[in-house]
Amino acid sequence: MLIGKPSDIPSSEITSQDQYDRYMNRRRFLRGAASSVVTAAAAAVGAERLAEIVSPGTGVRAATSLQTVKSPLSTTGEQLTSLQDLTHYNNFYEFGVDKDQPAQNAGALPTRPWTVRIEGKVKTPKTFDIDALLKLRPLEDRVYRHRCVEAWGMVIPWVGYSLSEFINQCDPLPSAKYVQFLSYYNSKIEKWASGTTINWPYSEGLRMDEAMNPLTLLTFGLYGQVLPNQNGAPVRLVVPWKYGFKSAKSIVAVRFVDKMPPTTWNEQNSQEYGFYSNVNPNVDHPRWSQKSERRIGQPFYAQRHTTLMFNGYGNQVASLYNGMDLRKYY
Ligand SMILES: Nc1nc2c(c(=O)[nH]1)N[C@H]1C(S)=C(S)[C@@H](COP(=O)(O)O)O[C@H]1N2
Ligand SMILES: [Mo]
Repeated sequence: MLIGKPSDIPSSEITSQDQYDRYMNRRRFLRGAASSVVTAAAAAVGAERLAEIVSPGTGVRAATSLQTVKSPLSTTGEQLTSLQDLTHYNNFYEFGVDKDQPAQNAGALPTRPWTVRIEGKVKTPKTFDIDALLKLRPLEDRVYRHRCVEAWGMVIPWVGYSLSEFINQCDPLPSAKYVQFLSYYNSKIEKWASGTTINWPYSEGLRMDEAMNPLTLLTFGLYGQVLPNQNGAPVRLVVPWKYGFKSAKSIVAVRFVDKMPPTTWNEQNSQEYGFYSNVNPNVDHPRWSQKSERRIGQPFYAQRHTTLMFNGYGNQVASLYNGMDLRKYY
């Protein structure tokens, strides 16, 4: 049975630029003007969302807002995924394999105190406290498309700064060719993890030049607030031209290495998940097409979005792969 698309559904193409500008203007206006954290959070995401963030008795903690500056690297012209959707449709297998489980279970993640170890091929291994990391560089509002390998997508206003700014503080040695990211793992807290065949902790990696590309974001927040636990608090990676699983959550160690590091999904099934995992509509997943995607939050009868090479970030990153056969290096 076919249901026609009602004409009163606004097309994202018409309203999106507007919506983005309104979001950014509000954020600018709020800096210095907000009377309280809760007010700032409420205004930034729309008052209707406040009830969901702080509704009494639900155990949901009030969000803490972050001071940010606008980023020239933001993707504009696309409809943002709502805060509700991007905090209730998650992949975070340590807290359950179903999309709604991280929102229910990740509250157990202890995000303070929190440190990030720098190890491997660096001049001097060291440890950063999360609050020092937050202050290392000005935090930017950066909107990116987010494309999951499962053929759905979102558009997310992240908060963070380029990973390169952090790597420059780590003094990697010339022998460092790759960077590995390790997520927090505690089987007593993340009880759901043992129900999978994954070899914990979650591990991901990038080639050094990918890690140094300005688009790669060390991420502390979304929608102007600190990251909700289910989105990878207190610090995660976002690599917008790659499938979502490359973006490790709740990072506790950054390891500089000379060889391609083992990565969780490649270890699980190397036929289906390569190390590079660049978004590529021309290379199907063995079990489904990658040519288009469903945007989370849009009605099921909405048109699927055409997936773009490198998720639309080719201008910035295609040159990283010059001369490489991307069918072989998927
Ligand atoms: N530690 C850890 N990081 C992870 C995952 C995970 O299960 N554990 N899932 C990945 C996948 S498959 C995706 S699509 C994104 C989802 O991020 P989001 O929930 O903030 O949208 O996180 C990635 N990072
Ligand atoms: Mo994903």
